[in-house]
Amino acid sequence: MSTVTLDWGTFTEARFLREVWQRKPLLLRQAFAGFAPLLSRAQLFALAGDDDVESRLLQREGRRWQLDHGPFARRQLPPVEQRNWTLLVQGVNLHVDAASDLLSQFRFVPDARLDDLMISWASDGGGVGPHQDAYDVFLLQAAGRRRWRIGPVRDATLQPGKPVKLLAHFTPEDDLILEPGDMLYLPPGWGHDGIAVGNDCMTYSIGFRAPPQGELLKEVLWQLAESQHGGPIYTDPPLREGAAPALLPPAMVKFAAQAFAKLKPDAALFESVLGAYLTTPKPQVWFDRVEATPASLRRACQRTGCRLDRRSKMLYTAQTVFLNSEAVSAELAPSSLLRVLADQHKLTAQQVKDATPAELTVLAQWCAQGWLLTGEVAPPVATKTRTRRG
Ligand SMILES: [Mn+2]
Repeated sequence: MSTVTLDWGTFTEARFLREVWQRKPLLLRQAFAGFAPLLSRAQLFALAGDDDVESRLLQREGRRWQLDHGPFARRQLPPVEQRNWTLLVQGVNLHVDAASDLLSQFRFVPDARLDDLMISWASDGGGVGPHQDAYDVFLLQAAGRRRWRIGPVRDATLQPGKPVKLLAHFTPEDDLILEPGDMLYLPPGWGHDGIAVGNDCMTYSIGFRAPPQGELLKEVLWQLAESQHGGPIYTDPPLREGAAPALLPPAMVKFAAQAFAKLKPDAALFESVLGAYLTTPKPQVWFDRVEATPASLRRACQRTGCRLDRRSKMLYTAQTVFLNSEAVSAELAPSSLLRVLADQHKLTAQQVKDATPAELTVLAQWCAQGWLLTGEVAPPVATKTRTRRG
C-alpha cells in the first residue's frame, strides 16, 4: 500500500467535486506530502522494455520532434544527461500493485471514467509540448520539478507536420512550478505544456477518460447489428434490359435503410453494451489461468477471502454485474455480495463464508480465470494457457 494519502488541504473532497471537477484547474500544493516515487528510474525504463507495456519516447531538437513507440531496450533510450527527451509509460497500474493502490485514492470519481496511471520521465527540458486532452487529469509530481503553463484553448489549430498533436497558438494564463508531492488537476480540453526543470523529472498522470458520444454509439450499433445477423438477404427487384450498369440500385439503399429502421434499442441494451464495453480489459492485458479444482478454489476463497486482480475491471448497474466484459448469469444479477466486491475490490473470508452456493461457484470460476485472487500463493501447477478473457 502507498503510505502517503491524498491531502485536500483547505479543500475537501466534497468542495472539489462541487466547485472544481470538470470546471477549472486546481493546484494542490503538497497533496501528497512526502510522496516517494513508486518506481525508480531504472524500474520505469525496465517496464518500458516489456512487450505488454505501452510506451512512447518523444525527443525534441529545436522545432523538430521525433516520436517512437516501445518496447524500448535500455540502449534504445537516449542517455539521461541528454536534454529534451521524455519517456511516457502507460497503464502502470496494470503492472505495479503500488500504482494500482495509488489509483484507489481517486475512487471519488466513478470507476467507469478511470483510464490509467501514466508515468512520464523527462530529462531537463523534456515534455510533450502544448496540447489538450479529452481527459480529466491529475498531474502528480513524483520527483524532480516540472513547469506547467496552462490556459483555456481559444484556438485549437494544430502545428502542421508534427508527430504529436501540438497547439499552434497556445496562450497560457498560468505558469506554475510543481515540486514533488504537488498535484495539478486539469479538466478536459484545458491547454497545458509541461517542461522538466532539471533532470530526473517524473510526473504521474491519473487520467479519467470522457468517452466521445460517437464511440459509445458505435458500440451500441455494433451490438444491434450483431443481433440482426442472419437477417434476410437482398433480392433484386425486377431488372430491366438496358439499365445503366453502374447505377447503385435505389432498392438496395432502401433495403439498408429498412434494416436500420428495424432496430429497437431499449434501456437494457444500452446498459448491457456499456457495462461490457467499459469493463473490457486493456488490449495488452492477458490473464493466467489457474489450474486448480473448483473445490480447492472455493476452499481457498473461504479461508482467505479474495481480491480482484489489479487488471480486472468490474462495474454494476441496478440490473446486473459486469466483470472483464462479461455479465453474470441471471441468477447472480441481483447479488449484493458481488456489488460489494466491485466497490471494495475484495471480500473478507467471512463475507465469502456467507456467500450463496451460486456466488461461491462464480468466485471460484473467476479465480480459475485469474480475474480474482485468493490470499494464498497460486497452486504449484500454474499454467501455460493464457486467456484474454476467460
Ligand atoms: Mn496531457
